[in-house]
Amino acid sequence: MNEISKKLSQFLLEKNVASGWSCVKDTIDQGYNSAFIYDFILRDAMYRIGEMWEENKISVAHEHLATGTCELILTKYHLEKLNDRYIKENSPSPRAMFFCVEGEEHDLGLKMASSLFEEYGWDVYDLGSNLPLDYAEYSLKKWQPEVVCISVSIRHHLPKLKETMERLQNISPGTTFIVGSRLHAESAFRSCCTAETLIAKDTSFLFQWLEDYRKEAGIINKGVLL
Ligand code: B12
Repeated sequence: MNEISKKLSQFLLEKNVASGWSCVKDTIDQGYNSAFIYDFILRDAMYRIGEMWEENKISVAHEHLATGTCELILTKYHLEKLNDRYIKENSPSPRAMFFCVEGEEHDLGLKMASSLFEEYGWDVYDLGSNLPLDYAEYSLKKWQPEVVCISVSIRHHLPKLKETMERLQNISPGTTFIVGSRLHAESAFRSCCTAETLIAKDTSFLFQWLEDYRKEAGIINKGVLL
């Protein structure tokens, strides 16, 4: 873990949004892109919070406080990106839908993914954490997104992920499904996905996918921020 991320985890625990933001700002000023900031600054700071909690160095209340502070910084980062550089287009943008599997409350990874899509000018429908599967199905039929992004963090939600993939891929076989998770390397996780499912280890994977999509679709200058 890098030093900036370590410092950030301390600021998150102190509810110090201003200093936490300056960690992110310094990284932006050094020329790093959004995927780096998400994976190696914000995510790693939260992983460190998790380790401290496991080692009984902090309480659950601290963990909640740190999460709230991280969410504020994430939102600020997202809005700055959009304010600074979002390019409005008249032509319709491709649509992507996001949710965490039913029961899953860990949604920071999902928020990072949806922000990245928005940076690339996509029409984003972020349905957040713990979306009941019936509503995921309903939303897929209603909005017919080109891409569906799903997040799962907890092992005992894997059976729900499997059911989700079976039901949604059956309804819409032409849709691209991207599933991101801290469990990405585990065979129990991989067995919930089909051969067509894209497994995202992190937002750097997504960044590359979005770049490739943009090139293939020939959508040059379509809200690209990086
Ligand atoms: C913060 C936190 C919480 C917060 C979550 C708040 C929130 N709004 O997200 C709160 C306090 C609510 C919480 C609750 C619980 N938590 Co918790 N939590 C954490 C902690 C410390 C950090 C999670 C986090 O935000 N990480 C940062 C994000 C950005 O990382 P990420 O999700 O991995 O995402 C990255 C990649 O995986 C990927 N990615 C993820 N999703 C997606 C999606 C797409 C589309 C893409 C492209 C990429 C992508 O890209 C991201 C960026 O690199 C972790 C520790 C850890 N090591 O993860 C424990 C952890 C995940 N929690 C754990 C547990 C056990 C729980 C509880 C059961 C505790 C309890 N007894 O109540 C509950 C369960 C709640 C529920 N039903 O889901 C365990 C899970 C173990 C397991 N069994 O799998 C962990 C690992 C802690 C531990 N070491 O035991 N938790």
